[in-house]
Amino acid sequence: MTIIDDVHAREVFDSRGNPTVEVEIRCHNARSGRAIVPSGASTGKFEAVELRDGDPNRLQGKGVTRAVKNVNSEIAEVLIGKDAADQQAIDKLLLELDGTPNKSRLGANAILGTSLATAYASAEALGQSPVKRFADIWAAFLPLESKQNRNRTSLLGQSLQLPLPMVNMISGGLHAGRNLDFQDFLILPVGATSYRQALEWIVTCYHQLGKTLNQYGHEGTLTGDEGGYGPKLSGNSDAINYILEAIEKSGLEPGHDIAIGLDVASTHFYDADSQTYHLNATGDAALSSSDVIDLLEEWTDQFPIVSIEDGLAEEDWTGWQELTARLGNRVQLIGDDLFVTNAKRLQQGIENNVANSVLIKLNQIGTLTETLEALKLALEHDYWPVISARSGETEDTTIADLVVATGAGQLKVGSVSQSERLAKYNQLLRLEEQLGENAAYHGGTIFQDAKK
Ligand code: 2PG
Ligand code: MG
Repeated sequence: MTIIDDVHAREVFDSRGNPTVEVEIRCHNARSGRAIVPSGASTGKFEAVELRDGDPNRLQGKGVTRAVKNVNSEIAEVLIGKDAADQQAIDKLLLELDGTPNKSRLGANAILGTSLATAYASAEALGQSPVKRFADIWAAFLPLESKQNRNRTSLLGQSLQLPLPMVNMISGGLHAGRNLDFQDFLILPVGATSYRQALEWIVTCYHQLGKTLNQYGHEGTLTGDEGGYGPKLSGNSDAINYILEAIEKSGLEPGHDIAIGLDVASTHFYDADSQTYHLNATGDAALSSSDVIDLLEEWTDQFPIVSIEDGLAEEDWTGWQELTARLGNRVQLIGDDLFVTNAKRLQQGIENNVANSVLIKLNQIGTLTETLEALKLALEHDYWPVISARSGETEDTTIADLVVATGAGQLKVGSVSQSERLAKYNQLLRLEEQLGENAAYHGGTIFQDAKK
């Protein structure tokens, strides 16, 4: 029933109009399952390799016909006749076939597309919904052994749970063309008691923020790659002040109902040679790691910030240790470029008391199995996982089903505009309705538990 009959890839386009890989896999006598691979702009140096054609005469060199060909030839040859229900065996075969440590031969885009399409194909063959299929695949990684007291993550890791969304309101950095250095200014509806309420609060704040920016003469219609506003402001902290004003004007209480998150994405303004960080929004100041931590601490004192991602750069391990020592018991410190969903890098973080949370992005590592291994490692060591989209996305809704299936607890998708983002938020509304009382929602209480 779950034996693979056909594997086929094609080149399609993502939300930035860049080519990407779509893979369709069909099991015997079943409908095909399909997945599309996302793509980042602020990518970490240690991510698995996204294979692009590099042909300057076609699609700015960004074509993915080589990755597509790898799926349609070598990968198809190995997979046809194999059992799609054995996800771990399929992913192992893909790793062996590629044979490189960073998936550079076949391409992480070719491999991830195939890995996810396998899960969808087996779901079709077994007559399961994607969320049920992902929950069954995740079940093979359970039970979680507590390698540390699981204080922060005690509520997480069990199917089925709706996530707390972490939503981009204002974009800067590599995702928007204006002057802000920090990449994402986000909100977390920590006081909402259901996923639907959380989303309604976010949408209300989003529209209110557009109006507020316009009132102050800023660009309240201009948006960045993920649909967040991309205004020109006179400093990074102005973005937070406008968001707080919009929360209040929406009749909600900053901190209590809605908290603030940041993705500093600091690797992109870090100079490794001089080991300094360069902020442009307020003049070209060269800051040391400790200066950046001072700034983040000041902001944490001043604003209701509960989450900071990539506060320091991907290779600044000593800076990260200081950041964690100073803010780790007050704030969720997420490693994105730092960990790149790679269990080995996360292990290094765990051993060195670096960060307390990890961003989980499927295409940073390149197979479903390795993604779930990183998730398991995080939970066992009491690191909050946040499943995340990329800035280049599509209609693919895998991460919405995956976050519910694994009970990872938090999801970061970008803003509440643009259909490649709403595809995920809307899928979660469907799941909330379909699962009813069978799905838990812990929302912001996961942070309160951490403080006990
Ligand atoms: C990030 C992501 C999503 P990108 O840095 O967290 O916001 O961006 O996909 O460009 O790496
Ligand atoms: Mg990031």
